[in-house]
Amino acid sequence: MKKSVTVLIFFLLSVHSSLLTAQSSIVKPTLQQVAWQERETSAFLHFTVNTFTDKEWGDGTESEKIFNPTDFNATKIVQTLKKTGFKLVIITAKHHDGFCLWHTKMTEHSVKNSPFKRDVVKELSEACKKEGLKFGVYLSPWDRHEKTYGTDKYNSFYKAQLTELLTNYGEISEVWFDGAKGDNTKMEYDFKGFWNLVRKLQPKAVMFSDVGPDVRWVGNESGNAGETCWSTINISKDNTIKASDLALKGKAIAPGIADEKYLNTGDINGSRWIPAETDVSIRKGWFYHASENATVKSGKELVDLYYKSVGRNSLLLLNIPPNRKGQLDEQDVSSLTDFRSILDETFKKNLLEGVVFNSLTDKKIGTYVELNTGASFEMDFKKDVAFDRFMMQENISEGQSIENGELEYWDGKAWQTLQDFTTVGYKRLMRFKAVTTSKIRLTILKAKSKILLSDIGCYKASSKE
Ligand code: FUL
Repeated sequence: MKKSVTVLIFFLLSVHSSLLTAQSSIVKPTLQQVAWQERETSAFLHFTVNTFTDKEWGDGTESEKIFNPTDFNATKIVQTLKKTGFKLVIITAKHHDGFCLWHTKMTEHSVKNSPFKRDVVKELSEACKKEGLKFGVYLSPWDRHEKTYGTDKYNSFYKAQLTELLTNYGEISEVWFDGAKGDNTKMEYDFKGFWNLVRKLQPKAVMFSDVGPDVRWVGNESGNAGETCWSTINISKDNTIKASDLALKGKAIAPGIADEKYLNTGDINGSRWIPAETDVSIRKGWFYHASENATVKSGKELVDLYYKSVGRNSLLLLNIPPNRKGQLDEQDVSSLTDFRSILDETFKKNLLEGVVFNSLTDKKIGTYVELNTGASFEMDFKKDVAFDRFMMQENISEGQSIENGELEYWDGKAWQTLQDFTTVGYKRLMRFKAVTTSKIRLTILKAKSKILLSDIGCYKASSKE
């Protein structure tokens, strides 16, 4: 039977504002990984020759002449993204077609030879810097234009391109290594070399690929992190997921051929901290196509994806592709505006403020309260309140611990289950039918290590949700 005792005396071993003594076997994130996760929502910009050919994957034969946005304004794009709450912008500096959006010395297949001529990467990086947003680059390893592709020479070519991007455009906070490779099996990417180069040239950047090394793919492009989602996975020394862990004997697991289900939920026994990034497009495709204007997700649909990504210990990387003018389309911007205003309204007032210790409502990961497994943490509002959302965060700078638990409310006579949950990690968001109650209690039933509850909240959702 669960114990239900007074908060101050029994539940809380102590209230901390500094780090605990080290728990050695626990897997922990780097400072960059914590900073990455705290950004919560990042913007993806898919923009290249495909925008003008109406394709999703160019074949590399596109003429540079077709890239000609009539009204590209990096500042305007970045200001819109900033206003709608995005903290980082990633541009497809080069997609699979090989066309480069920067003034590269490595190939003529570049914006420098288009009628547009301007360096898109430069303008966006400068706009981000001016507006205080972080900046990242997507550089597709798969290159359908470059002649050396398929030989080892291509690895040197790719590293030279990476070097240009990492040395000429200020601070790069995220580098995106896409897993798509087509059917050219001859090409063996030197991922180890690519990753070492990023560490050397931009040590503060996080690197995304299907399997990390810093951030992993969530395993789908529909915006859903696993209902259970661990920030840890197992990968072998060469940064591939261990075949044995996936029962795929003999088959190497590398970017492009990783197990989607495994990536979606992570691994409670994983030895490496590589949290899941949820990439999804606001439209059907990754690139702008006028014919897909009817597929733009509404603000409400985007909010749902926020709950299914950020609310499940992931990060939402939302793609908003510029149109042929080089602008974010009006309809997309209107959805983004609705998305952010709904979230702002829902999470404006935390009903637990003043009810629990300040360290639990101060929105700081590093200040937390330690709970005991199996003991119920009771919270007394001292009056009736109505809410339909619950939020919990672990102090992930010390690792991820909570395996499962239960949230209950007092109906005046007895405790009733509001919702059960599994992993928490950076953030767990719960949605349920509104309840009116004077007390709730939280019980962590199973945990891997110490339970360091960082923040907690009860909210009443916006009527627009
Ligand atoms: C995939 C690519 O093939 C898509 O075009 C898009 O860039 C998406 C984010 O990743 O692997």
